[in-house]
Amino acid sequence: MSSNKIKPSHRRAWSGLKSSDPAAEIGVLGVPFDRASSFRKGSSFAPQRIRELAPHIAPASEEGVSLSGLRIYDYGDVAIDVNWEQYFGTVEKRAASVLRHPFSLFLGGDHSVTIPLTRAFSKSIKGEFGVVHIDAHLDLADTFEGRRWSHACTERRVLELPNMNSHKLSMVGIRSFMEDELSFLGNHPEIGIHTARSVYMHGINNVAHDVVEQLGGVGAVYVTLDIDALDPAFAPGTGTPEAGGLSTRDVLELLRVLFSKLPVRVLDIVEVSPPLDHADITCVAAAKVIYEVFGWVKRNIAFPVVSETRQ
Ligand SMILES: [Mn+2]
Repeated sequence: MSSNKIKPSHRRAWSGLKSSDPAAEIGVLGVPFDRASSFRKGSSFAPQRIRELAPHIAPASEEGVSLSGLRIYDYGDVAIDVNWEQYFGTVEKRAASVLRHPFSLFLGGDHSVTIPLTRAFSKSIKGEFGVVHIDAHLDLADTFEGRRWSHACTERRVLELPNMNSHKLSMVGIRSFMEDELSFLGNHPEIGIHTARSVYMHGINNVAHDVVEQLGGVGAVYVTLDIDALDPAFAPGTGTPEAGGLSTRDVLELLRVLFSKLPVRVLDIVEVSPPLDHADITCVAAAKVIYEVFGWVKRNIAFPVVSETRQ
């Protein structure tokens, strides 16, 4: 018996779900890049800290569904490069291999990493895709501080992708607007904007079903979770916190609906900053979200025909 087999699950990578099987249901890649952060940095430490904490969560969903049998192939991190352009190119290439799995989880990094990740996703699928952007911020600036690749420009770059239509972009948790973003939104009323206040007033379930209705008909969905969508009480460890945000429960219930009603193929979690965190609150929130997602992916993928669903 190998020593790996006798370790309790909380001592093993991804709670013992880590697999070297290329047919694994889930591919994971860390993108520890925080050069685009405009305020406080530190998100480059997130993939490592989330991996350290994740195994302390038992391999079951919060409602007691075992994750046993689910296989997670962890590709490690894309090593940092001082040249952002070169780095984004490498991220896109590495992401392309991860995207062969039925489901991909990407761990940022700041929100700029979603730019090369969505580029890779766009190329990996046939037909139109949708994006759900869960964030305090719109990230719709054309340039920010002179950079087109800033974490404030993510969704502007996403809207430039050939198979991404602004009708299929939906945002939840918004509570901060820049001047040029407001004028862009004025010209694009088709973009779904669900403010944090709207979530408070109407409830997360109603908002989630609005998102599902807007994105209906697309063949694949990319979900990007900027952890600052959460209120700083639930996620203090992030570069650009905004008060008045969502609860961890809101985000879990939103994702629960999205994963049951839409063909979600990717989740990225960005802007988690361990050096700015307190008692790992933010990293633990991210890890909990990840394990619930694992449960929904397990449920959604019909075993044992996984290899047939891969490209
Ligand atoms: Mn944000």
